[in-house]
Amino acid sequence: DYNIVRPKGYTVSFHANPEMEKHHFGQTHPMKPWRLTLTKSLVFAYGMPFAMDNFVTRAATYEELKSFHAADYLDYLATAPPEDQPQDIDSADREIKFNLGGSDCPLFHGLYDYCSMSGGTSLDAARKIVNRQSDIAIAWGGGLHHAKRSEASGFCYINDIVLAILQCLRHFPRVLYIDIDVHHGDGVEEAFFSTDRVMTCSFHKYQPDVFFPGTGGLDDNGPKSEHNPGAHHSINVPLNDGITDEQYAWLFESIIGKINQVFRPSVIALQCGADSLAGDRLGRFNLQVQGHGACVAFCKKFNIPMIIFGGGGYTPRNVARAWAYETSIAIGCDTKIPDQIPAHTPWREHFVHDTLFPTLEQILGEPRANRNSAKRLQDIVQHVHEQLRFVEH
Ligand code: TV7
Ligand code: CA
Ligand code: ZN
Repeated sequence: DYNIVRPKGYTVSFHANPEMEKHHFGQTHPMKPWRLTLTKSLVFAYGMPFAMDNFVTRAATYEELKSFHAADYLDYLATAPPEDQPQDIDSADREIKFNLGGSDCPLFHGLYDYCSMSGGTSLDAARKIVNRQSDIAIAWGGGLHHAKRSEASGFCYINDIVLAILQCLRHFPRVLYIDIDVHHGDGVEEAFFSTDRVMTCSFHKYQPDVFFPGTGGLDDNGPKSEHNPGAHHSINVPLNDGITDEQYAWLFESIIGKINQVFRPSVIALQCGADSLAGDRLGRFNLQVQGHGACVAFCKKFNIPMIIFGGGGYTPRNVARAWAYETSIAIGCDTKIPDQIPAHTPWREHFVHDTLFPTLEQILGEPRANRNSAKRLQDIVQHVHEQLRFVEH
C-alpha cells in the first residue's frame, strides 16, 4: 500500500477548469478535450490532489488575451458564427485571413469560451509562480503552442504558453521554454524570436512537406543577425520516426543540461505534449510513459520554479497515463506509484490495459521502426552545444 503526502519544502499547484473538458472540435477531429477528464480521473484515483493546492481557474479576460493577441483576431474569435450557421462573404474572408474554420481549426460551439479557459488556466499557473505561492504549477489544459498573434494554427487558437511566459517576464529576468510535443513549438518560438530573455527548445519530428508544421530545422536558431539579441536563442531538435526512451533521455539531458548551465533560467516553462508517446494517433515516436516522464523528472532536479503545460496527445488513455505519472513526479511520489490502475478509477475500462506503464508490445503490437541513428543524434548534440557557445548570461 502507499500514501500520498504533501511534498516537504515546496508547493505543487494544479490548475484546471472543468468546463473546458465539455467542448468538442467535431466527431472525427483528433483533439479531444475529454482527455483532460480522463487525466483527472487517474490523478484523483491515485489520491494526488491531497499533495497539491488545487485551483478551479477562471477564463482569461479579453484584456489578458490582448497581451499577446491582436484585437481584430480576438474580436472575430469571439463573434465568429459556428460552422453550421450561415455566414456572409465578409466573414468567410476573415476566416481565411485568421486561418479559422478549416478542418484543423474548426469554428465549434463555445470556441471563445474554450480558448479563454485554456488561456486562463495557464495564466493562473503563471500567477502562482510569480507570487512564489507555487514551485511547480501544473496546467494540463494549456500547451497550445502553434497559435500566432493573429492566426489560429494546428488545433491552437490562443497561445496560452506565450501569455504565461509574458506574465513571468514581468517578474523574472529569463524563461527557458522546453517543448516535448511531437510537433515543433513554432508559435512560442516566433513570439520570442527577437529577445534573449526567453530561450526556446523544441524536440519534434521533422520532415518538411510531410509532417506539420514543417519548421524547426537544426539550423533554425533565431535571427541570423548577430545584432539581434534573439540570435542563438531558438534551439531545435529535429527527429525521425521511432525514437526510443533511451535515445530521447540522452538527447534531453545532454541538451537541457547544457542550456541550464549557460542560460541560467529563472523559470522553466515545460510543454508536455503527449503525442510524442508510442501509439499516438498522430505521433510517430516510440516513447513510453516512463521516458516522457523522465524529461519532467530531469527538469525538476534543477530546483527552478516551473510551469508544466499539456499540449498535443491524441490517444486519450495514454495522454491520461503520462500526465498522471508526471503529476506524481511533480509531487515526488513517482517511485511509490503502483503500476496497477486503481479499481475505483472512473472510466477505468477506457485504459484497455489496467497498468500505468504498459509495455511497448501492449501499446503497439509491433514497435515502429527506429529511424534515428546514433551518429545523427551525436551530430545534433554537437550542433546545439556549438550554438550555446554564443550564449552567456
Ligand atoms: C498541439 N495533423 C497540434 C498538432 C496539429 C497538427 C494535422 C491532422 C488531422 C486533422 C483532422 C483530422 C487529422 C488524422 C493531423 C496540412 C493539413 C493536413 C486536415 C485533415 N485528422 C499539437 C495539424 C496537422 C481534422 N495539420 O502540436 C478533422 O489527422 O498537417 C496538417 C495540415 C491540412 C488539413 N488536413 C490535414 O499537437 C496541440 N491535422 C480529422 C478531422
Ligand atoms: Ca516539440
Ligand atoms: Zn503535437
